[in-house]
Amino acid sequence: MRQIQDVFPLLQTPKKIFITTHHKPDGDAIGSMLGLYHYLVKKGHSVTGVSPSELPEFLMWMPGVEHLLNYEAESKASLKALQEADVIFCVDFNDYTRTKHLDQALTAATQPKVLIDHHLFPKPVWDYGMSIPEKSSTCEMIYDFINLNNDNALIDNNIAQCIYTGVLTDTGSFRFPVTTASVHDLVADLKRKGLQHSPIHEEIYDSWSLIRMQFLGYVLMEKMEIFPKYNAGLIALSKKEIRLFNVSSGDMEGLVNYPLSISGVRFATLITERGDEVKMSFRSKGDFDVSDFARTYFNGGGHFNASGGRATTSFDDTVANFKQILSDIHPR
Ligand SMILES: [Mn+2]
Repeated sequence: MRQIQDVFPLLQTPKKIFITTHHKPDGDAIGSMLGLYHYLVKKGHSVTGVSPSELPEFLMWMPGVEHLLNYEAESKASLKALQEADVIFCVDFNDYTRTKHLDQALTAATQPKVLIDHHLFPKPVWDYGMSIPEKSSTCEMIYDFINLNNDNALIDNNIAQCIYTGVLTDTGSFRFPVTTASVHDLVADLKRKGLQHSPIHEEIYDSWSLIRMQFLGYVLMEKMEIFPKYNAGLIALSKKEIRLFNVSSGDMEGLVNYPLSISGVRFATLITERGDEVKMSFRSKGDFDVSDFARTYFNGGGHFNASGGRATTSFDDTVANFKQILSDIHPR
């Protein structure tokens, strides 16, 4: 993969640009896609952003969401944009399978492909890019990308809101160890440019439905298991339990983090049965590597302290299997 600066000459003249991100996009995925979108439009390009699946409700306020295509609802238009593109940007993922539906089309595409991402172990399929796992968020890297092209002055309120959203959500509101001095410098720069951060926090964190809050109460009271011996916590939710409250997958966002708020818990897991899939999310504090854990046992990967995986066994078997692994490896 050539360094990202090498793509700048290619962008000297107006191009058709396709941007995509991972399936089930989060704040960093949409923030980086839209931040890049607004920037490239300002530079005179014709840009199409495609999300592989629907956006979560808490991001629907973001500037530019109305321009995005949702592959699941608009696959034809999405594929047409991909075919017609001169350059392809992939943000906040580093393996085409993370896009689910776009895997084949991206693999087949022959246009120059650019990666901007901070997950571990990128697949060697991009022509240009930045892959820096030490970065707090892909949004921080979009900011770096704009600065590398000497365009800091082009960062307007739209771009600032998008970048801030991804940095905010991927750092757990500036608390995770990836929150470097550079991250705070970035925020200071956005603030000096006039960014209002409080409304963004409200949109993202204070926009719950009553049923979501009640579901959380139920989960914490009835479904959370703590294993003090292993410094671990588990929340496992079957299809039936999820249906009971009729919550969306967006409503389960962040559930995995709750066990970590209990003193002594360093490793938290969420297992959810969705349709015929069993999904797993892992979070940790300190030096327990959940990226490695997800890769070793549950067909997944991600970051050192935040990762995900999928089980190929039934929900009940997966829960039992997980507990067995816990007692085998004895995390502390
Ligand atoms: Mn990210």
